Amino acid sequence: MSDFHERMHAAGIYGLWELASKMTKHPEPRAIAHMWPSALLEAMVREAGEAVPIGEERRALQLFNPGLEGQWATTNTMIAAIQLLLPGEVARAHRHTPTAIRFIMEGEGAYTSVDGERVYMAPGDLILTPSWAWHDHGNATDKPVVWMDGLDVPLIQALNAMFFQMYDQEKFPLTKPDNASAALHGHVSLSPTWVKERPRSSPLLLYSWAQTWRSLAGLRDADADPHDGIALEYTHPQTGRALLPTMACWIQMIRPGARLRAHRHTGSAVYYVVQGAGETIIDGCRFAWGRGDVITLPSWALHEHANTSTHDAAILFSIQDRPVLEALGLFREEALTEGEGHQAVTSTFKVT
Ligand code: GTQ
Ligand code: FE2
Repeated sequence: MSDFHERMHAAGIYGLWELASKMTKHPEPRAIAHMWPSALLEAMVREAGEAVPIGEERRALQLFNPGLEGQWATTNTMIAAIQLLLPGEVARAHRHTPTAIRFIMEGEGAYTSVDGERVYMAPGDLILTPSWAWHDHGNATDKPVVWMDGLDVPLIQALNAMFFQMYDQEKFPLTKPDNASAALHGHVSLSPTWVKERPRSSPLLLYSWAQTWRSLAGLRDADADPHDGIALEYTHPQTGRALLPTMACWIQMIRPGARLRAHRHTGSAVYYVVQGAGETIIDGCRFAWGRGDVITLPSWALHEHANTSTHDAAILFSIQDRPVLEALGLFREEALTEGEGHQAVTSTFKVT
């Protein structure tokens, strides 16, 4: 390096000519495609239940992307975690600026309390915790409850907008009837006219599996999307748009034997396999999945899903940061045209 360059760097100055390679032709995420198989997650959850008391923090296993070197992140913008609450336990009340979703994996009858409203959980339910809402979780049943958390933590950190507070009591006081938001906002295409607030996050806190399943089942013969199959986005009941300012949630059904076409888009995703068995090819690598597996997809990675069963539907739940990309005019999508829309498989993902 020339003397000039050394002095320049020491002064906190770099030449654009030194950084040309950083202006990449297309996104080159450090996050990689990765899968956490259900057997591994279940074993870790069981051990966490034995080894870790509930204490001040939640008993949530945070899924770190191996490409992000110890960063608290599953993708560049989102963290996914598996949380366990044992019978009789309460996860203490707190709030934070990151927005959270929960997708219930196992157990019925535990609750999350969000700003004074208790929302009761059943498998397949989606529950929201908007930014800065007080929340605590409780399990008064006699069985463990397990769910997947999704939060926009890495995005909030990148924006230097992280705030966190513990509440001074174990539980936040209840001020509303149980499932009040479902009674008010949980009507298909019918919105309460007297509610004037238009919160950025959906005011409906619970999207029940019963309702989600009815919608999927009603569309099981739909030709739907060549890349995403029978993909439904959970929506904000007042705006019809994404549930949350920073995250969208999707549920998608892939019909028996269906092999969807490959595409790529900006924005990252984390998938949870709700049921069925199949495979996703991500940038040429085959990820064979089954119920309970968690898979992460980086931005701009070519991906295609297939249901490898000829009898049973496969269902994927996902969180996506697409609303952020869309709000900023950065969402781009591209279909693979070669190979009739299918990638050549060059490797297979193996658990290390
Ligand atoms: O349950 O409130 O996985 O605050 C990470 C942060 C869960 C929660 C996580 C949280 C929570
Ligand atoms: Fe929280």
